[in-house]
Amino acid sequence: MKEELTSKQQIRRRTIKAFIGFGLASLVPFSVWKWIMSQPKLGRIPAPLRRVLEFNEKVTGSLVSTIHEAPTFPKSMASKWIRTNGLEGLRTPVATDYKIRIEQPEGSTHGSSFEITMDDILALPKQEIVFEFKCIEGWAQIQHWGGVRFIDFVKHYRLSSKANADSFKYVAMETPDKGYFVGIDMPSALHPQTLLAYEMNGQPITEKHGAPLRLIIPVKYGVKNLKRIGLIRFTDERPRDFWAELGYDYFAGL
Ligand SMILES: Nc1nc2c(c(=O)[nH]1)N[C@H]1C(S)=C(S)[C@@H](COP(=O)(O)O)O[C@H]1N2
Ligand SMILES: [Mo]
Repeated sequence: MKEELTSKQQIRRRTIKAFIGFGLASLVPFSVWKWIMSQPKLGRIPAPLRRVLEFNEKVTGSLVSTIHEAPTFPKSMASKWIRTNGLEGLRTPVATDYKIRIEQPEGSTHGSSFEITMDDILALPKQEIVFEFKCIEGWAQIQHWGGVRFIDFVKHYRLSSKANADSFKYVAMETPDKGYFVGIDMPSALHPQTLLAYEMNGQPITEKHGAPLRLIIPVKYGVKNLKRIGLIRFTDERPRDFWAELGYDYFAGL
């Protein structure tokens, strides 16, 4: 009974925080607030607030990812020392027989699931980028990465295509142990700056930074830049996302 009370209080506190976050608190009369709080909950958040959140995500999801390119810089401006942040899914050594599993749902035009190796990735055209990597925790660094553009990878394996010539809506990525996982909206994944990266400052990526292959997605915050890719899955359903499940904005767009 006591436990139930505390978790209720926590939910209330979270909800209040979320509410203030929307910047609506000052605009909404108390009676409306009371109505909102009395509404059924969707997850932990009252339905009306959840809908506002989902609406915001829809708007940012459709605009932010496609409109702009992240500014780029000359190589000479790239940091020699790269900050490390977040080791979820990296607690065991990289497997000696490291492979990347590609999964496509029923209805994809070109087959279902298969595995590729780093040699397959290295055989694709290489692209480099120098951009400002931004972590939600408040630090940023100009960094130099190299790899294959995600869109080139998709075209090469003819992935993500459906009979009606549409693309799937999302791509899910996970570490081999599933300890870290992200969902990326397809326009952002196919953005020309998005890389499956295997080099950092012209050298193979080190383990802490996601060896042998990580996602570099300059139009998103650091959280989406998954290190050590074990699985790439195409889907129309919004994939699970490590930090979104802890309350961060799903799209994490810049
Ligand atoms: N596998 C995995 N990838 C991850 C994380 C993590 O904890 N595990 N953290 C993310 C976060 S929050 C950031 S800011 C960047 C940091 O990458 P870096 O350690 O190369 O600077 O990785 C992202 N990718
Ligand atoms: Mo981060």
